[in-house]
Amino acid sequence: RLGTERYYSHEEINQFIEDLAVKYPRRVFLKTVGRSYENRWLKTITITNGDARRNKNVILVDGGFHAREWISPAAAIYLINQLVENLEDNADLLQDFDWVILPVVNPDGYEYTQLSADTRMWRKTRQPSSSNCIGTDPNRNFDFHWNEEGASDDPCDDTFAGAKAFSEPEALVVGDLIHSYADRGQMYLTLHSYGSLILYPWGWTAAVPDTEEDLKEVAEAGKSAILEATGTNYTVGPSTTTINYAASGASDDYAFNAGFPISFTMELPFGGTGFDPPASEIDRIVKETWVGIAAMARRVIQKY
Ligand code: 0X9
Ligand code: ZN
Repeated sequence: RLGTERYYSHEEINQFIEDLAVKYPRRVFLKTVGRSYENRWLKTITITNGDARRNKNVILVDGGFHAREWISPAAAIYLINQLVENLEDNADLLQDFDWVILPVVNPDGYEYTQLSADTRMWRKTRQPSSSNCIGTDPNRNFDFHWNEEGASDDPCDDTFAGAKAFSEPEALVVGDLIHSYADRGQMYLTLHSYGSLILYPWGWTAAVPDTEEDLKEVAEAGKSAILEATGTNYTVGPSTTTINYAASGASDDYAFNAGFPISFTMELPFGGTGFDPPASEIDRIVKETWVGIAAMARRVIQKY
């Protein structure tokens, strides 16, 4: 079981979900869904209540898109622990829904940021480009309004969209996951940092979907639960106008377009100098994130 006292390597995180699948063979299922550019295994953990009912609704959660946003995989780990090890308190979250979680989308970048202080603020993947610069922003690499506003053509930029849509194996894996669950997926949640924001589509344009009220209602449930639990004041809103920039080719818009009626980017709180909350703050942040995720899931379960 992984605690909240420090950050973990990608290998430790994969080992942790493998151990859970061994410990709970009827409730927890592991699937290797691909590998990263540097050949790290991308594995999803599917958490069920073990009743063996098939094709339930799905909540799909991922973390670790951006290498330096370490609190995101940490929050995914805590979410996994709660759903697996605390079934009593969370039975309602698993009654009619299965959860599919990919805790580290971009393990090459994540490991790179753990090498040294010089590499700590790396954001992108690690696949070389045609230039001397390395890496693509995996959250600009999706094949939906790819390489439009808020994405860069320059391989040296932090928001480089890639040589083509889905040039990055890590983004393609998430795209495939989204499609494979789209028919029964009710919520897609991608964990980033930082800013204490719950963002709903669209992120590629300032326009908002005609189901904005549904998105807002679920997001507000998360915001209120967190505010009540810890006093942290999340901002809820449509992505483009809330963070004041469009960013096209991102996974949240991709999932929403693919059929997930609820799709959010959750930007976890500022810590340290922004992306690097000290280990002593992990516990507080991931617990409060869990409160928000559980509240949003409960609202989704009521609605769909
Ligand atoms: O820019 C991003 O990819 C996200 N912010 S971060 O600081 N974690 O990099 C925000 C993405 C919001 N969603 C869309 N623009 N579609
Ligand atoms: Zn991010």
